[in-house]
Amino acid sequence: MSQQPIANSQQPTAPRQLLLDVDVGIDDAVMMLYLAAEPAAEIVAVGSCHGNCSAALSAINALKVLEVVGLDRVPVALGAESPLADPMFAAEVHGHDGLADVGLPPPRRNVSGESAVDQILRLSRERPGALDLLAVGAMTNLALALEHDADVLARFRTVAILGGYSRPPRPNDAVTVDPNIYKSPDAAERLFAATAPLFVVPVDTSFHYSELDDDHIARLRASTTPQGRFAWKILPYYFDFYQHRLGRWSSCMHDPLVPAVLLDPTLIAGMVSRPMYVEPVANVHRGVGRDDAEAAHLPPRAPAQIVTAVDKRRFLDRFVDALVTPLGALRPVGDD
Ligand SMILES: [Ca+2]
Repeated sequence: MSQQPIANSQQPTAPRQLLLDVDVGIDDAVMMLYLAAEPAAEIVAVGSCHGNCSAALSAINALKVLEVVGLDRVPVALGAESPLADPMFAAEVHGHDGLADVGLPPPRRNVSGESAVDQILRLSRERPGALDLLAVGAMTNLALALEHDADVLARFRTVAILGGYSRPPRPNDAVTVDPNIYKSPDAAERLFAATAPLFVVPVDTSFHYSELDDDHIARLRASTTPQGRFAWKILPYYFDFYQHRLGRWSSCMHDPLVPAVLLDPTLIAGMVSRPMYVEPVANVHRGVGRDDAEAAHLPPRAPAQIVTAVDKRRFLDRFVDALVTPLGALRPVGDD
């Protein structure tokens, strides 16, 4: 009896293996909750970094978030603190504890004992070409890993980051902040100059294509899943902060947008290939993608893949579906 060949479309696609570098942070937390429900992703390990809060606090918060979704075996490695003499955090956006000051209990687990930098180095060697490094905080851990091994990032399938601008900002651009770069400008510049399969969701894209609509907010409010209920505990603080900027009670889902477009490239509606540079502006620094003419006068470097437009509605639908669907029950993209 001959066996029927299994059609490709019916074969489950192996989930992408993600190493997270996160400054947890409300939007980092909801990104992790989303990924826990996403069949296309497997969180292999987490490293904490500074940004929204200290790296120490971020590690504790990562443990709390993983506990909510039962990912008790995913190691959390403590990352490097800010090298700046006067580190910048964002308590007004994320709360003093980084997770909206809602009185969450301490996590049951502790950090792994390995540093986030050593974890990046080790996993890059153990699984060359297999892992995506998803870095959505300040870039300090990545720069320190490069100091140890200039080829470390080249061993990842992609190095996906949130930060920078796809092009030089224009005077009437609404987007003025690029925190992941200005909190670690030297580190970001070293990353942009390194050999790395760099995939960038810049802030001009995340601000335009990730703001939750009212119906998404209503679905989150009504969610009964562990990940949805936790998201709804912490998101109102974030919405309160953004209300003044957006003119409505909502916020952008900056961090979740990065893995969403990485896992489902059909969400990407525009992309450019440009080298990234860190440059001073006023009293801070920003990251900018430069076109050929602009880059001709700058140090030559390999271009990054920069997302410039997204199918916003479909991204937000997927993100919210993941938060309101029981863990393990979300269907793969395209399986409908
Ligand atoms: Ca973040």
